[in-house]
Amino acid sequence: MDYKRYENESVEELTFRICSEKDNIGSWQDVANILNELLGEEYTESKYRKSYQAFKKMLEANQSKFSDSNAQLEQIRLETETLKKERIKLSDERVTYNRLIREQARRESFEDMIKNIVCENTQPIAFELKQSDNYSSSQDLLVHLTDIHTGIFIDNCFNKFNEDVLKDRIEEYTSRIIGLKKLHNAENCYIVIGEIISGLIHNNLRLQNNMDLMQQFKCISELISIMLLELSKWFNSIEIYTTIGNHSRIVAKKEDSLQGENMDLLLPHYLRARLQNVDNILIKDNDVMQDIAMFNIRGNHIFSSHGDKDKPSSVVQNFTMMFGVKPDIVLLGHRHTNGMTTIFDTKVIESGCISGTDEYALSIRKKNKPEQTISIIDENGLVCIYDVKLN
Ligand SMILES: [Mn+2]
Repeated sequence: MDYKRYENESVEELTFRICSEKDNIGSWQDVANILNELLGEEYTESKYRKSYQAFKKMLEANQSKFSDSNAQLEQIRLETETLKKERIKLSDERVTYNRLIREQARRESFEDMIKNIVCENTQPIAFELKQSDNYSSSQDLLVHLTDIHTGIFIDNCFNKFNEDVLKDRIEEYTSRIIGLKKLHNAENCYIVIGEIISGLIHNNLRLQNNMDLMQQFKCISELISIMLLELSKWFNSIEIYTTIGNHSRIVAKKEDSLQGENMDLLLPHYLRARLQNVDNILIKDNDVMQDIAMFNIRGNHIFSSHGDKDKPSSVVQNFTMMFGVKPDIVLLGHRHTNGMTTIFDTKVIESGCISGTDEYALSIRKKNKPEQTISIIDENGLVCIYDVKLN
């Protein structure tokens, strides 16, 4: 047999393809001879054999996780194929398939792709609205849920974080919110959510990572759905706003990232699909700027951004000049520490993170508990802030 390297075929693709032909080729030494010739290398047979076997072992161990998403990607591939396949001319079926999916993943608007994958399989929660008490009071809750960082795995002497811990912390937070609702007899709840996943991925592993991201996204979106469902019994209405974080980009390099390629943007779609039967939960869009939530609580202007583009010391001035409206309260995340800064009469409230102290924080000698803020608002503005620790 005459083996050759296809146009644009990567070293890894070539190695995998030739190694999978080993039974036809003969010994591992024969395989190594072919690959060394094609690649201009002088590696031993054991290098190719071991890397192929290691890859196969990983692939088989993870097969079940890939199969669902693969089936859905295939469906999307078929739907868009008529428009896009004319550029694809490949002979090897396996290479065709791999490359097609890779190109697809790059070209397809990420939001559309995930919308299909996430929403089509997501049934609305059946919910019969028990005619709950019609709460009436002079105060509302402003709840921050930011820097959740789902997907990051932390295990150090100060903090452990994984999907189980995440679930515990979200449940703990939910009961703290209900506790403060009872204490203040609050009427409505406004929730600002940002940076739901840890994100940051490597470009050439994008496909695999998209699947990991989808699992992370589904995990946290589901936890938030359950949280909101529980909270909906305790308030007249709940409004949800989203502020997109810098960590939820789907590609590592900022300059490669397209506008809209951010998992946080998908959360409202998911919540809307899942909670459409719950009348008193309102999922809001940011109408003026995609990354800045602007709303009103009892006559107070509330602005919120993730915080990576804003500083507590200048955000009030910038927002006032940009929008011609002076905020009464600005909510920021990103710095992973609770805080409050007073700028003239505006309160800048910062919230910490859900994941807690990670290796990066320790490396710059910082450490604090996972923490968030819950603010009590009345017609005169901020009444008080709760410094909520989740550990
Ligand atoms: Mn963060």
